Amino acid sequence: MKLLITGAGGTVGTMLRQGLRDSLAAEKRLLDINPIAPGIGEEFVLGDVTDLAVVRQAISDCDACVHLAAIPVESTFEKILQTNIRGTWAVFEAARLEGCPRVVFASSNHATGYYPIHHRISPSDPPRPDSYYGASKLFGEVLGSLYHDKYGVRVACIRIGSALPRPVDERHLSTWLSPGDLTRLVTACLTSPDLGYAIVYGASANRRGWWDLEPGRRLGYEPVDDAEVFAAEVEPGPPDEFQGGTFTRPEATP
Ligand code: 15L
Repeated sequence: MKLLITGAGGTVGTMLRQGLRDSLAAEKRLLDINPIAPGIGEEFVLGDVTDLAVVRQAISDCDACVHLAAIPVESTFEKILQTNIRGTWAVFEAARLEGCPRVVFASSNHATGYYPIHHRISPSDPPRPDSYYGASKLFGEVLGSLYHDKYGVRVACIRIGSALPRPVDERHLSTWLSPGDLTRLVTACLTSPDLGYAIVYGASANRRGWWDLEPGRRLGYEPVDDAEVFAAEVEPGPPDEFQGGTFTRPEATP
């Protein structure tokens, strides 16, 4: 398999590259706006994900793309528009034009951040974005649906929780996606013969989890980690009312 990873130098990209190195026999092409030192089996392309010509060249001859490049937090509408919305369009359009059959899109739990904590939700529940950032991820999911229905691209949208080496605060006991489970979930999305179009939550098997992980399991994802193991070590803090945590606070949006 030849794989393009956009935004490969970010937090999730760095964790994923490490995980895939040992588990998935794939040649990787890494696209990032900042230089990265490629490892064994990796090729680096310096470029902007919002430039269709750049993405076309990067995705050509790839069997799949994991699209991670984005502003990963709340920001001004203009910045989100440029990187997250335009950039995601460029990836789907490049996949169509270059015949890349599968795209795994890094969506986010902030697509549903205004659900109250403890409320169990599944991807079939209505969106409740908590930020321009969360709304841009919903745009990516909807665009993926269009490119699947109209052009037959296989698309998995992963609503990533908190992809971190370990949970740091109380919220993470519900939202954590461990490095190993991130790798397992992305691998399932990259290899499942059953993938058409899917939205799945990306979380570990957290005892305090809020999200239905069944849609991921249907693609072959078997989470093994549980944030509870770190419960005694996380920073205690008054929980936010909503699942999206600080993103839901009005002052978070500029
Ligand atoms: C995300 O989508 C963000 O990219 C990351 O910065 C974290 O805020 C994470 O969600 C989370 O909800 O913990």
